[in-house]
Amino acid sequence: MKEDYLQRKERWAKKMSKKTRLANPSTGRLPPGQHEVSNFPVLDLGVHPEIPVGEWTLKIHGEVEKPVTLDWKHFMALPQFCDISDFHCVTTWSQFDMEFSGVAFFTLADLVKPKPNATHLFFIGYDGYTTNTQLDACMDDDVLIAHTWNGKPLKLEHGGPARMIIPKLYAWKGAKFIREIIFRDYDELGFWEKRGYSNSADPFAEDRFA
Ligand SMILES: Nc1nc2c(c(=O)[nH]1)N[C@H]1C(S)=C(S)[C@@H](COP(=O)(O)O)O[C@H]1N2
Ligand SMILES: [Mo]
Repeated sequence: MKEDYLQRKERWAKKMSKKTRLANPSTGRLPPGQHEVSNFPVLDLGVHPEIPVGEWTLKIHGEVEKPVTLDWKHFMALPQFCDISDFHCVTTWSQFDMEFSGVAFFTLADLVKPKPNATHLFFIGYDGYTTNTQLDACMDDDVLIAHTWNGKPLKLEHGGPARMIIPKLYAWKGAKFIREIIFRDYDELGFWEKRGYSNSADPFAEDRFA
């Protein structure tokens, strides 16, 4: 684990907690306080678990009618989906026109059939990373589990073989190396959410800190 990175980010969240936000206007496509990059930086805890696709599974369970554990073959046999979106990291970089392909979240939701009491999602990565969202946030048609970026298999450092992409939220809400998705009738804070980062994480509201 990159302890210095973790501590720096934690200190920042603590410092900024409950501070009145600067009223930075958003310049159109770029959320307030962000700058544009084009090199797709890597940002994570420094653990890149190498999971061969032959050993990869994605377990989807919790408040659903039909829990499943997908292996790679099953995952790739599901209807495939491609979406171009903008990617916003809370550390202030944004990259436009990211083309991700994979399986749409709504396809997985159709498969497992959420129970009426499911309100939240909890995500777990193969590196032990966790994050959480409202179920609603992932039912938009731009949310997917991506295995391909700009036409090439998603690199390990970007969360391959597969990661969550939730374009409307800051990128820490998108778990890389996705291993488990749990539908819940309650909310539980994930890794950064427990360390001072916003639970709602809306880039256009500059909703960075708790
Ligand atoms: N499994 C896992 N997913 C993760 C992280 C992580 O450390 N582990 N970091 C998050 C953060 S803080 C960001 S900004 C994005 C960065 O994705 P990238 O490295 O592909 O740019 O991944 C998110 N998903
Ligand atoms: Mo991040």
